[in-house]
Amino acid sequence: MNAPLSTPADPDQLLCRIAGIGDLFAIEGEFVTGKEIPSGHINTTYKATYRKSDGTEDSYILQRINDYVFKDPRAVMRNVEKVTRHINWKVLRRVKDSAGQTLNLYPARGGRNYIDIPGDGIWRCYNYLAGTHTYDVVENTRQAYQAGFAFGSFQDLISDMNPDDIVETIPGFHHTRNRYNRLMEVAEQDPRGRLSSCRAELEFIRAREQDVDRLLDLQTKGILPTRITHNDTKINNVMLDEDTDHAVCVIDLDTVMPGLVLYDFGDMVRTVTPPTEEDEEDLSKVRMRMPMFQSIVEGYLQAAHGFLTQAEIDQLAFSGKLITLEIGIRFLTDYLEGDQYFKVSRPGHNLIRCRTQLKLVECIEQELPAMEQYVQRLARGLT
Ligand code: GN1
Ligand code: MG
Repeated sequence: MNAPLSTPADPDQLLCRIAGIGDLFAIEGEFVTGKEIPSGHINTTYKATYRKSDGTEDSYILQRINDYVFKDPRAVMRNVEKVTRHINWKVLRRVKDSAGQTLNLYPARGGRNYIDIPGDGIWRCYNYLAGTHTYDVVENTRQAYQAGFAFGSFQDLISDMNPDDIVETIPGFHHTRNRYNRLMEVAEQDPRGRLSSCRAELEFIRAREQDVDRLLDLQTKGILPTRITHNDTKINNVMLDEDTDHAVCVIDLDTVMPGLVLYDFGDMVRTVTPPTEEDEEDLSKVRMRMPMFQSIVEGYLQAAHGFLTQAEIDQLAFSGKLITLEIGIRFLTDYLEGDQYFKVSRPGHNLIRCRTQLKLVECIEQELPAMEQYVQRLARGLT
């Protein structure tokens, strides 16, 4: 594993670093400027802009794969290459002259789709999706609908990929029983002496232990089908059109692998329904906004009802609770382990994030019957 070089605080050094990495890819034009895009918790991401000989400018995304999280970054790249090729081929055939954009890898000098920088790690280069933006907090139901529609369409697009072609980049990524057990193990060991600050959170999670087996049991019994899914469907992983807010493209393909569609749906509920960011400290502001939930369901079912089974539909609302609990478990585990996995920017950041998730779990629990009813009513109307 490489220790990543950190992002320089000095603006000139940062530009130098970005230009240096960009130089290793087959990018046309002269480097103009660059900046860090700080939103993801895992990889390091820079935007770099180049001026071509005709005077026009193009931007690119340069990204370092975090090899603490992804133990085999080359396997991640093989997956990403297969997924982008599969999607681009289909999108191009379906909507010949659409304005829809897709994610493309730019080759490194030498022809590979990544570069291994000695002492730094694996870097790749994507096209920058011009005229698009993302949200960390959804402002209105149109955006929520678009998120649901985008991830449903994405699942549809990759549904016919050969599962044998796709490597599990993080084994057991959404295995909620293992995530739960790991938290209890780490709490037992308390390697950083932080347990006393989070006993209430641990108890909250322990009281919901039975939830972690529900989807896994249904999957083992063959009631829930395993499909190729995105697995990281937080709202800022879908690019929306800057002017119309129409979904343009789903990004962050590193965890595309076999899973349950419910994990994708659940993470939308987690990130679309609250009016707050993932690390909101004022828990009184955290809520599950029912109109947002309804709109995700509408958008998602619009795109996915053709392939979903009734057993999957039955668990949609519950999956929102489960994934929010799961991410809370993961934040707490990382807090107890000393913040090794998720990037943090303040002391106790992972504990703060955990508390926000657990508050949302509570809010979802209160609304669960109404959420379930809404899903069934809408699904009946579509069949
Ligand atoms: C990470 O990379 P990013 O920030 O989109 C994490 C997700 C979590 C999310 C929580 C590979 O996603 O699983 O849900 O943070 N990705 C990985 O915000 O662990
Ligand atoms: Mg990610």
